[in-house]
Order: sequence, then structure tokens, then C-alpha cells
Amino acid sequence: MKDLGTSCPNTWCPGCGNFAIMNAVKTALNSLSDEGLSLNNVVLVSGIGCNSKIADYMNVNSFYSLHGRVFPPATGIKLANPGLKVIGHAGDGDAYGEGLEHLIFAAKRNVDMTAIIHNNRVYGLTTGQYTPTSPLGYKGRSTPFGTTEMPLNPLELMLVSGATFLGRGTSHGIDLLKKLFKEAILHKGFALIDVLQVCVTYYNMYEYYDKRVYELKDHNPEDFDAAMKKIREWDYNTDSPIALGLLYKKNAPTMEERFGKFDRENIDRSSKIKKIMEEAI
Ligand SMILES: Cc1ncc(C[n+]2csc(CCOP(=O)(O)OP(=O)(O)O)c2C)c(N)n1
Ligand code: SF4
Ligand SMILES: [Mg+2]
Repeated sequence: MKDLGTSCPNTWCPGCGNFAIMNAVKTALNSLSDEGLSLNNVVLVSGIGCNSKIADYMNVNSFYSLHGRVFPPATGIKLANPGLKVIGHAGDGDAYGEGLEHLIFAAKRNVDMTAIIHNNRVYGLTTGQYTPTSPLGYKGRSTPFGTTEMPLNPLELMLVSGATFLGRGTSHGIDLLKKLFKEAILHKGFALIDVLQVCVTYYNMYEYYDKRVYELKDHNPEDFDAAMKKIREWDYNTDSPIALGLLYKKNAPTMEERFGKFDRENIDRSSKIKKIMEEAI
């Protein structure tokens, strides 16, 4: 396996779930490289947060963007060179909070890219404030008496926004992550994996998840209603079972394909206009 590491010192806390996510991405990329994918054609885009340091730690082309702004540059990169495999890494604060509108539009447009969300359900880098996926009553730096808001179910929002591949894993289940990441990178369209990543320092949920997660079996990911039912089974707040695996998958035209079609139509139209003008002259 190619190491894909860099000489940059790693500052993640020992035991942080980000290590498992990075190892799973490396394994997925190595496996795709063995099957013929040129790693020169991979671009990793990250935001700002503990998770986003992955851009420093992985030896692939990368673009370190701003907090909440992973998906606009990722979309630009894909449009400029549709031959690239673009992978966006974002935190829950980044993707589901400050950058939520960008995420919705990337899903709505079905941009052909992979979004890996390191959902530790806290702002890790800024020391444990609550995020859109923290449960009701979560006590952190900014909410010493507990939050008073219900969390967002990001997968429900992504499903109705138009995402064409949705999966969920945990940082304690690296084998499933490797599989989901590889499938997501191969998927044509907007693929999002919500990774329940444990932040050992500000929100250690290893035991909580280990007691509740199960891997999907006999689930048809092409059935929208079945996917919605599984996604709603756990609302990021209650103590219900938490389904992991591929929740939804659909084939649909991507943004780049639609752009290509319009480009061709415009070229056809402008050459027709040119011909009419020449004839008129
Ligand atoms: C535009 C902007 N807003 C806010 C911040 C401050 N900030 C940096 S990281 C961060 C939170 C990161 O949380 P998350 O996205 O969940 O990533 P994690 O650290 O948990 O991996 C915030 C609020 C910033 N750097 N830039
Ligand atoms: S603060 Fe949390 S998310 Fe950040 S490196 Fe430490 S354990 Fe990981
Ligand atoms: Mg976070």
C-alpha cells in the first residue's frame, strides 16, 4: 500500500476518530489505484477544523479552503476539469452549519464528487461548542446548561435535496468506511458519507455508538421511501438503533453532463446565427 502520508506533524489527539477516516480514505484510494485510477487525478478539498488538517497529512493534490466553503471550490475544480476525482472533507460544523447552503446546492446540482463529513457533533478545533447535529441538552463551552435546540438530521436533508448516494459509517468501523468510500468515489454524482466520528476530547461517543449501530441488510438503496424510513429511524437525538451502510443510490445526470449539453447547444445555436448573418450579408 502506498503510504500517501506527508512529513507534516500530526496534531490530532491520540484516539481521535479522524485517524480511522484518513486510513480508510488511503485504503480506498490505493485500491482504486490498483484498479487503474491515476492518483494524479485525485483532488482533496478541505475546510477549516480538526478534520480539515487531512489536507496536510495526505500526499495527494489538495486545496485547503475556508470554514464552510468546501463545496464551492470543489464544484469549481470539477467543472474546470471534469476528469478529476474530487473528494471534499468537511466537519459537521463546516458542512451542516456555516456551509449548509453550499452543501444543499452541491446535492441539488448532483455535482460528481464525494463528500466525507467528519460528524463528531461538536466544533472540535474551537474546543467543543455545539453544532447542528449535537443532541438536545448537549453541554459544551457555549452551552454550559445544555442546548435548547433539536438536532438536524443531515441525511434526511440531503435525500430531499437531490443527493444521489448516501451512506453512513462510524470511526469505529473502518472496514465499512473503506467500502463506502470506494463505492462513493466510483459513484457518478453527488455522494455523501456521514461518518459518526468520535471526538475523544470533547464528545466521546464510542460506547454510545457501539451499543446502537447495526449494518443494513436486505435494504434496497434504490427505494427512496425505504431510504427515508431508515434515515428517519434515528434522528440524531433519540436512543434508537442507528443504521450504517449504503442508505440510498440513484443514477441521474450530473451537473457537468448537463453543462456539456448546454455548451453544445449554445455552440450549435451560435454557429446557426453566424450562418444566417453571413447569408443576410
Ligand atoms: C468563516 C469562519 N467562521 C468561523 C471560524 C472559526 N472556526 C474554525 S474551525 C471551527 C469549527 C470547526 O468545527 P467542525 O467543522 O465541526 O470541525 P471539527 O473541528 O469538529 O473537525 C470554527 C467555528 C473560521 N475559522 N472561519
Ligand atoms: S479535539 Fe476532537 S476532533 Fe479535534 S483532534 Fe482532538 S479528538 Fe479529534
Ligand atoms: Mg465537528
